[in-house]
Amino acid sequence: MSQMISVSEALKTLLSKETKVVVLTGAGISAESGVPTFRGEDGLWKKFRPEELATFDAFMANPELVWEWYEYRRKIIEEIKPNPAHLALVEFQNHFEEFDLITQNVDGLHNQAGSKNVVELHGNIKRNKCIRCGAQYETLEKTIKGIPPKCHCGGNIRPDVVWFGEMLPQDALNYAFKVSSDCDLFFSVGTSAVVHPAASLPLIAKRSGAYVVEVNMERTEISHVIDESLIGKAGKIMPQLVKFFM
Ligand code: BJW
Ligand code: ZN
Repeated sequence: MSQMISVSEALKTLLSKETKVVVLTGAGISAESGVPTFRGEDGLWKKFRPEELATFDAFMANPELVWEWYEYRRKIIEEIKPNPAHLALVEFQNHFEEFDLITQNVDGLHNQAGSKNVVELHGNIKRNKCIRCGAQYETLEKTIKGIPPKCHCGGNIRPDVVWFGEMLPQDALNYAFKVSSDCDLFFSVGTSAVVHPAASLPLIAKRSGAYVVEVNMERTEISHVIDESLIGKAGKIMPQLVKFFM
């Protein structure tokens, strides 16, 4: 049997159903499903920094390269499934009376696992939109061809995700700020916590009086300001937390 993690008494007490809980997730929660993270040793994009591909300027300069990068990632995502960390968060939602799940991930794995009302801060890789007229494409019809494909208006079609320098979806961001500043317990799971404004959410929660816990393979940018770091794989730790539910 795998070893139980050591959890503080303070956290155990907070795992009761009356506690208002917010969870922020990042690429690390999907790593055990086979989705590469952005940064660090195992980051897939070692050849390119995210700042070099995930920008509008990069898309304009080299639309083929950026489109192919997203196609490659879509193929990975089509073939994988949620892991025990995603599934544990469905149990979180069932257990806590007030619960919000905010994700920076674009892979849709929380929805696939069965989580409801997931707040997607950085969009979703399965959706596309035209850079000229804004038309949304849930799936690309077979008639729409090209790398990148062209909209009926002639504009290039891009993935409906948030690139560096772009605004996050306003409603989602406002909602994330609101619930983060009004929760009792905040989890930051599998994120390096370097990309803003998402990275400010655990700090806002902390400043507003919440108990803030991170779950990560290593310490992060925010470790020194939060209450508890649970070091290890999210797929091991999140299901163990469920066992402490009261
Ligand atoms: C495990 C694990 C396992 C592994 N278990 N753990 C304030 C200060 C400084 C800069 C800024 C600021 N405000 C805004 C900025 C600029 C910029 C920014 O933050 N830059 C910083 C990098 C310095 N932010 C923006 O531009 C944002 N827009 C914005 O602010 O608009 C307002 C504005 C507009 C114009 C001018 C000025 C302001 C937009 C940010 C968009 C980010 N987009 C991306 C790409 C999305 C599409 C796509 O997927 O391609 O989002 S970049 C990439 O990083 C992606 C991720 O969501 C995001 C965060 O990464 P994440 O999830 O943390 O992944 P990793 O890889 O970094 O970390 C994984 C972690 O998991 C690691 O810690 C591992 O240890 C861990 N791990 N396995 C548990 N099994
Ligand atoms: Zn168009």
